[in-house]
Amino acid sequence: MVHFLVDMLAGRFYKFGFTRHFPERELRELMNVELITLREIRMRLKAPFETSFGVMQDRRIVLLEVIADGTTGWGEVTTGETPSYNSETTETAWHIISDFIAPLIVGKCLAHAKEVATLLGGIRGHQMAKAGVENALWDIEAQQKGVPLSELLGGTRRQIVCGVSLGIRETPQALVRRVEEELRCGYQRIKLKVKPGKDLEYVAAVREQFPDIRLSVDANCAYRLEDADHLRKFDDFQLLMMEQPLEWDDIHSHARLQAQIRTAICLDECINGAGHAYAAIHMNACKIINIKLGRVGGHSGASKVHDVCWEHAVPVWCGGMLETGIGRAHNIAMSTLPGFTLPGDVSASSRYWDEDIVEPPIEVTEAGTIHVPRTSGLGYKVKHDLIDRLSVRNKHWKAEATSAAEKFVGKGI
Ligand code: OSB
Ligand code: MG
Repeated sequence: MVHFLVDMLAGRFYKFGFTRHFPERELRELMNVELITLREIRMRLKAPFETSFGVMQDRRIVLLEVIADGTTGWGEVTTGETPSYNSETTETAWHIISDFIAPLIVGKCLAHAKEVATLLGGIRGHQMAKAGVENALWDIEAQQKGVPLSELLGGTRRQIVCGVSLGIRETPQALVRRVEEELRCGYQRIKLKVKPGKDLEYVAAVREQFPDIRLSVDANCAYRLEDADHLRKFDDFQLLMMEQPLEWDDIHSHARLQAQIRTAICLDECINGAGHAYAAIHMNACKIINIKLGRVGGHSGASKVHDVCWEHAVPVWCGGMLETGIGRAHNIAMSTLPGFTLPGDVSASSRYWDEDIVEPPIEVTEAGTIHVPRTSGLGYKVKHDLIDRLSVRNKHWKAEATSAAEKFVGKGI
C-alpha cells in the first residue's frame, strides 16, 4: 500500500497502463517535478568579508529543495544581500523564483536538467535565481542516473585544486599574517581583494614575504580606464591575474586596459554567459575567465562558457560567492571539467562557517585539494534539521495530481 502511494505521488502512472503510448524507458527517465520548496536561511560568517563594494557578514541565503519522482535535489542561490556584486539580491531572487520560476517548473516532466534553462528562456537576466533551481534538478538527474554530479557534467578530475580569496584588511601586516596561515593550510593560490588606497602597498608586502607563491588580485570593478597608469604598476608583482578591475558591464574598456598592461586580466562580473565569453575573448579583453555558477545561470550556462573558453585555449577557474556547503558541492562538481586548470576559490567550509549545512563539511587536503565525491548526486548529505532551524521563511509549490503521461503530451517535451 505504501509503495502504491509512493508510486502515485511520484507520478509513475505508466505502471498502470500508459506504457502502450509511452515507452517505459523514456518515461522512467523523465524527472517529474512534484514539489519545490523555497527557503531563506540566515547564517553569520565567522568573520566579516570586505571587498571594494562593501562588507558581508550576515548572510541571507535562498535554498531550493526540489523533489522529482521521490528524489530530492538541492540548489543554492548565490546572490548577495545588496545589488553590489551584480544586480540581483536575495530579495529579487525570492521574488523571481516565487512569482515566475517555481510556477513554471512545478509539474513539468523533464528529460534533462538543462531543459530548465530552455523553459526559463523567456525570463531576462536573474541568472542566480535561475541557477538555484536548475542546479537542484542537476542533483536529481545525477542521483536518478546513479552517478556523481561531476560525471554527469562531463568532469574528469578526481581532485580539484584550491585557492583562497582574502578580504581587504586594516594593514598590510595583518594581510601578510593571514596569507601565511592560508599557505600553511596548503592553499595553492592566494587572491587579494584590492581597492584604490588599499592596493599596491598590500600586494608589495605580501610579494616581498612570499616571492614565489601564485598570487592574484581582485578589484571587483573599483577602477576606471583612466587609472591605467596606476594599474600598470601591478605588473611589478608577477601576478597570475588581475580580476575585474573595471566596470561590471564594460568588456570593451577591459580590452583597452589589457592592451596597456602585462598582467593577465581575468573577467568575473562582465561574463554572464557564453556570448559574453566569446565577445571578451575575441576583443582580447581578458586572458582568463572566472566561472561562477550563479552568474551564468547554472550548470548548463557554465558548461557553455567553459566550452567557449576551451575552444579558444583560455583557462578558467571556479569563483566563489561565500556559499554554504550546497553551493560549494555544486562548485566542486563543475570544477572537474577539463578547462578548469587554475586553482579556484572553492575552499573549506570551516573558513567561513562554524557549522555548515552539509556533512561531511567540505575539507581541503594538506596539498590544497578537495577530493571529488564518488557517490551519486552532490555527494554530501544535507542537514535538514539544521536548515529548518536556520530558516526564516519558506514557500511550497506542489504539482497538481495529473498523470505523468498527460504532462508528457501536454508540454510537448
Ligand atoms: O568577486 O570573487 C568575487 C565574494 C563575494 C562577492 C564577490 C566575490 C567574492 C569572493 C569570495 O571572492 C570567494 C569565496 O567564496 O571564497
Ligand atoms: Mg571576483
